[in-house]
Amino acid sequence: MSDRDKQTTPAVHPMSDYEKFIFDLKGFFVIPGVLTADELATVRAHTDAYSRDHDSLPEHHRAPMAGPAEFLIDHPRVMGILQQVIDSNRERIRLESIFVSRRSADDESKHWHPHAGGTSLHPSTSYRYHNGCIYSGMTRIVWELNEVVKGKGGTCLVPGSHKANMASAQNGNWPAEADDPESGIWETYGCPAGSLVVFSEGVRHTGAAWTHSEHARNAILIAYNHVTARFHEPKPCMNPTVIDGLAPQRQSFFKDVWVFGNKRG
Ligand SMILES: O=C(O)CCC(=O)C(=O)O
Repeated sequence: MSDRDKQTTPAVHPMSDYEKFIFDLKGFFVIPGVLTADELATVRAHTDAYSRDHDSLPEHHRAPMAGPAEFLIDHPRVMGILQQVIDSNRERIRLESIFVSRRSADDESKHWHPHAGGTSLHPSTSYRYHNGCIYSGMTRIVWELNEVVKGKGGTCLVPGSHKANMASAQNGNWPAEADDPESGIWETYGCPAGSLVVFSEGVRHTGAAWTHSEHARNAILIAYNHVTARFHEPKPCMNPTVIDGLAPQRQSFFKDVWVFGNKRG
């Protein structure tokens, strides 16, 4: 049986009540060690080839979420989260952006660029809780492919900032002193390779300089959004050759931004 046939009933691993509590409270959480050793080796090999020697891959594999790594798109752990915080209907979830983040202790470029945060009425950075349900706008999934040592370069986030009322990135009045890395309001994480970090794009967050000298940061960051909203310009790697090469049930994550069709015109 081919991989495509096996995937006709997509598996979903629901979020636990405690994960929902933490996501609502802080706007992010970490699930350690989600990928098996074999899955991790497969995704690392694909990501290395994609980042270092793009042309060595078949054309339809030239994307971080293609070829042997396409199972990440609808990994059961990811779908359990997205179907809880974006839409319970898988057909109403889009994958709208993806990139590989590689930074090392030798890298001198500036990574501290805090963004988002505060109550937002814009769909992609909004976060609401209504009638017992979470409505997170754009939701970021980070696959950490190498160990992250706490405080040495993982994504930094301001817990609870997705619901802050006194300032908002939307209004451009987020206090500069709060963006100081030493302000005391930033939080980060440590986790083993193969872990999943999830955050609402409404949380104030930033990359940080990688200071762990033993290995580099190696992560795939994926932004999912509701089918009625789009934030990012499409990435060149999300092209028809790559998308047509995915299993049919994964191609639907790359749908256009509309939910109601009226073919009669
Ligand atoms: O690279 C990181 O750790 C954070 C990336 C980021 O800021 C984003 O996804 O918007």
